[in-house]
Amino acid sequence: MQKEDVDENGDANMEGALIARDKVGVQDFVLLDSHTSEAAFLNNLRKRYQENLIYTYIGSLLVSVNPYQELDIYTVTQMQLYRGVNFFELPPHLYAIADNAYRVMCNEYNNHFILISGESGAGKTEASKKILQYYAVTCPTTEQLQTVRDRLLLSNPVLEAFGNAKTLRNDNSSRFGKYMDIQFDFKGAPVGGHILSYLIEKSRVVHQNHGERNFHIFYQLLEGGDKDLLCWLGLERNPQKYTYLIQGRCAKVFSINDKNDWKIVRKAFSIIDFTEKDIEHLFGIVASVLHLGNIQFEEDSNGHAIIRDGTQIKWISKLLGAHLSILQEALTHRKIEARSEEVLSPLNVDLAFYARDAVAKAIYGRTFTWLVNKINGSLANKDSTQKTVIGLLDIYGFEVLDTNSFEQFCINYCNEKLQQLLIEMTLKAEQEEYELEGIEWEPIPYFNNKIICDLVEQKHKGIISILDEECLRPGEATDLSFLEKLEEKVGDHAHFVTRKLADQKTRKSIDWVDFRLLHYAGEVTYCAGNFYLLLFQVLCNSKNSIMRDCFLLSELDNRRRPETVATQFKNSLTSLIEILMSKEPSYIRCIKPNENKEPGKFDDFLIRHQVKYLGLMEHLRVRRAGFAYRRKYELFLQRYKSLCPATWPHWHGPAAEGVERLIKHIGYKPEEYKLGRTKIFIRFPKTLFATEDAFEYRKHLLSKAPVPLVWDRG
Ligand code: AOV
Ligand code: MG
Repeated sequence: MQKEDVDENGDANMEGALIARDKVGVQDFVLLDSHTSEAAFLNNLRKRYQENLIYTYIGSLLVSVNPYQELDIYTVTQMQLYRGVNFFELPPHLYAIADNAYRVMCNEYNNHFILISGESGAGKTEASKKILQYYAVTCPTTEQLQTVRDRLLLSNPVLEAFGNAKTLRNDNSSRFGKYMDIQFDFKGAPVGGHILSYLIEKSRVVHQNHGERNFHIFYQLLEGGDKDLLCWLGLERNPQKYTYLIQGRCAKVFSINDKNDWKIVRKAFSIIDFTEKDIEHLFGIVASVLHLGNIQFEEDSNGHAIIRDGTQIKWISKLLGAHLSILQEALTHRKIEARSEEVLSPLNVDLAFYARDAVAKAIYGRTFTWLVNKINGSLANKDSTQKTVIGLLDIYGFEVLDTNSFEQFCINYCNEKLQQLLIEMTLKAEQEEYELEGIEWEPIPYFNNKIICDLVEQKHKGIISILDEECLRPGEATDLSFLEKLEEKVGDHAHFVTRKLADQKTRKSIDWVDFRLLHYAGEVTYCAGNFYLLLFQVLCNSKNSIMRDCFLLSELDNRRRPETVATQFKNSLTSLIEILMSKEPSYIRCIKPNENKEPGKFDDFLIRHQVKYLGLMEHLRVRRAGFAYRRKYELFLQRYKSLCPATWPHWHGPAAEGVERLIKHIGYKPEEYKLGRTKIFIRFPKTLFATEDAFEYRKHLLSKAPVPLVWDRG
């Protein structure tokens, strides 16, 4: 139980409550006494963090600071405590956000989403898992639905095994974006789910930076797989034997128990309805990737690449059920079209390595997509009755590495888009609501990152369009020509800096390899290499059924130029934003307290930076200048009507008038509230707390005294 326990005896002593709140900071930033200064904000966050109170509200938005230690606040007892309880009645918690979304969904029968954002390692994935657990434990269920529940929960370890990896920033970093819909029936029972995944970081399959690992599944398989399995796959237990596993030089990680995780994943497979054949084929692919990585090429007398040792390719041929000689050819040749004829042209050694890695990445990436589809099949609810959903969005967090490739570009672009969504749906929407409700309002300025999203995605003029154009000129386009185009088209954009410009300032020699974007979270330099796609022979005739599902023959017939990865990603983000915009939002903003994954360490500098770029101060300012809480007249009256004889037990007139009578009776002062067209707006949470306390107090007395009581404030 958290320190700021709720008052159990129902005593409405506000002063006492406020003193208690002061000791551990305020649980809603809106309650801060000092003006909305950054220092006061950080102070409050620090005070609470040091008491292990990692959650704080800004109105209905939840700020979470990663504790980097197991806290005793996720027990079933805690879950039950938050069921059906209003926000301000209990200490801030993920469960309150989850429960609120759930309750509104059940009452109003509409769809919701919970957007969890923050940088890499801030705690997004943990939060999303805890919310899922909350629903799994607290929602009504039947024996029949147990399977759905288990599958929803167990989809996580499988996806994490294949889609997460140890990075410098996070030992369990999500390397793909995930949006999961949990579907509920009319009784509020979870009956199904659906997952959308976004752009898995394929480059990790073949390359890892120092101190990082490949995807967990490789190490799990080697560590945990039984002897017979490894033997069948042609694998040795020692990860040091595999080129693709040792580039980061940290195959073993202290905080990760690969053996144990393997057991969980194996169990999960059986619950998610994978057949033994599926599993065999799946691990055949995982092993093939490792074998691929160990293939070496050497030059023949003509300068063409040949495979040095046939061992690995034989294993791959066996595991993927692909013809040995065709495989060999595919790895050392490319197809080119000459006068509508296809000719095989041999590769040199460098290109052969490049092709090998490209095949490994493609195989892994497509298998991941297959895995998500397979899980979706098992989560699908086949009956056609209408359902409501709560969507959980957990993406890869904003990250700045020493060298940032195309994938970081996509990850950070995705974060920009979600920041944009949040701005649109909160700051902008908040101010628009006042206008709509006819409430006088002085607009609060805020940084709108739309300008950066436009720079990336605008038609014809954006970076992705320029990239697409360059991809349409195969052979002619180079990284250099791409950068020149960028310079020409967006060079004078306020948020774009090329190395050329940067170096003019420092008077160093001009080097056209990088460009920079001034992201909302900071400046990042991207290398332009690897921006191009290499076409390669696909494995559509494989006997491995997963490979056949992944590489469709029809793709080969399709001569239409495929969309570039960047455009595909842009389109998938656009439709994600559409999905989200059609639902009621809740927000969780995660903060990373230090760079060392250390409990209790509150790094002021790092946190101030995040508070800034997450726009938390602006959010608070809008909240404070505005009205902390608003309720539809009907709902407000329904809850508090017992506090006034005129509205109790029934009010027959328009709800707005009833509310007016009610607040006059309990003595709201004019500066405390405003009446809009459809809602009452309450400026200070204190006012609502007091009303809520009075309501509880009255309920408490009512349960003891049969005489109707009416409460007067002061
Ligand atoms: P992320 O999802 O935001 O990063 P995670 O949710 O994976 O970050 O959190 C990183 C690590 O912090 C976890 O593995 C836990 O060790 C710890 N942690 C986070 N939240 C909690 C919590 N509530 N209680 C205890 N420990 C926690 V990334 O996926 O890298 O953007 O791409
Ligand atoms: Mg994550």
